[in-house]
Amino acid sequence: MKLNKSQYRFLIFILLLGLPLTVRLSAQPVPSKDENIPFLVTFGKEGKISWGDDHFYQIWFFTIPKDFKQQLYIRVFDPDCGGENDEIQGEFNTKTMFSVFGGKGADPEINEESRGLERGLNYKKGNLLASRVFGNEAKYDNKYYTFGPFNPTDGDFDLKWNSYVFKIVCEGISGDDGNLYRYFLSRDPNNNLAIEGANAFTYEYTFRMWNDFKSVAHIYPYIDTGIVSIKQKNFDWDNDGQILVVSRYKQGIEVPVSDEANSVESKIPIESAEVNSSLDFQFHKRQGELVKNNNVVISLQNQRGDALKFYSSPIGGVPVYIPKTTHTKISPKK
Ligand SMILES: [Ca+2]
Ligand SMILES: [Ca+2]
Ligand SMILES: [Ca+2]
Repeated sequence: MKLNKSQYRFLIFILLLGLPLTVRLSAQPVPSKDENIPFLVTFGKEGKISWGDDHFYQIWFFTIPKDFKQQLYIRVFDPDCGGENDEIQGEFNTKTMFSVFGGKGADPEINEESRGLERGLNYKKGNLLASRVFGNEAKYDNKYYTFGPFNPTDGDFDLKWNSYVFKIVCEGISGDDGNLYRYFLSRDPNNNLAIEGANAFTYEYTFRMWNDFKSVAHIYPYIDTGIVSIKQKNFDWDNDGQILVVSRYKQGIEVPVSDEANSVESKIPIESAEVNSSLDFQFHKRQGELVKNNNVVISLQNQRGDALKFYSSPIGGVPVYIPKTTHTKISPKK
């Protein structure tokens, strides 16, 4: 039985009751609170791509600022596939492997294979720091499993970000069910305590939508210096309403959407004023008959074909549209 949104919120509330207020405000979940996405999804490799996962693995990265000297943990909520939350196909028979990597090669900025976008390349570059396979395990159903402790220097140092990079790979190694789960980066093994200045991102986001007409999911890709246009690609959206792009200078551009088990791409021009900020990709569900258990895959590239990152916590905060009248005053033509 899946939880509805209010039950889920109540559960989270109960889970958080024991924690001090500062912790509640500063936890670093993936997906983040601003995204309004209930779960990441990875199917067992015998699944059908029409269920919404086109390659049965998902890769996330965490960056730890160089000045953070304590140990850190990567906590996985509901790592098993069975019981609550997960998507059953027939019976639960899926095994999912989570693996944490650091060391040279893990950093996707330097090592493109680590991004996992090119099929057939080795996305597991780096030192394997920890790994565990989960089946249908009541012990971890609707509960956490904690990887770590790790030392920040176990990560792959990135000079540009002045941060250590960790990679976590989730793979559906057998079975056909959908494993739904979330990550928390923490400085405590038993609670979700945020690490100041740390961040999480991916290059290809496979997630579950809420089963709720009114719910709007968001992701926040970052527009780095030098980007003049982007190509968006969405897979298996099930024709579930609209995908809109909002930024400081876009009021809501509609992008072409996919239906069942297909990919749709389109190009979106970027204004110079949008550089060094995040876009807000909004996922609005179709009204009428509810599209249930919709899983979708999103990836973005810049005009050179380089992948854009989605930060789970948007840098500079959630972008808010600024009407044009104000826009021309603050950005005079040179
Ligand atoms: Ca199954
Ligand atoms: Ca799960
Ligand atoms: Ca779908």
